[in-house]
Amino acid sequence: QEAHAAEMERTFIAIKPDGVQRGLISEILSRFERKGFKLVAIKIVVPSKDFAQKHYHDLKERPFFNGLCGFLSSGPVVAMVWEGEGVIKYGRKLIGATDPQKSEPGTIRGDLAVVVGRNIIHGSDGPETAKDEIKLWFKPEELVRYTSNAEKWIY
Ligand code: FUP
Repeated sequence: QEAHAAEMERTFIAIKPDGVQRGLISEILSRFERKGFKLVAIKIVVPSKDFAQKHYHDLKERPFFNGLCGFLSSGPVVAMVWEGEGVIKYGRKLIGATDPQKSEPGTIRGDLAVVVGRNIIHGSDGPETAKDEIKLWFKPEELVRYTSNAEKWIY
């Protein structure tokens, strides 16, 4: 009961252009939704290359950085904020390991992707990045505060 009284944990999740083009939006939404997490922001956007570089700034020294940012900005991305107890860590668990060859079956990448450069989904890797990424992708007023009826059965 007190789980949703205070500020609930939030994470940033994005379905990358490959996930959108492959028709996996509803499949991915459904996995987060059925778990019991709450969708508090969602939009579809084509990020600019510059924006993609901001999103992945931590990886700017990596050899795949340019290709990765080119890919993220190559088409529509579904940007979301999900809320719930443990959503940052468990969201990563639902997503699976970065390389789909290593992600377990049952995870989003394990079930739905094959190579690391086309791993269909992004999820914040910790509380600090979650905060930064939500701020980068969304204006505060784009986050919706509401009580879902299911909550009293989830918490
Ligand atoms: P993750 O947090 O699981 O998305 O993984 P990283 O932040 O380490 O990597 C971000 C993205 O870079 C991955 F989703 C895919 C891409 N990447 C590559 O293309 N090659 C690599 O060797 C590692 C990551």
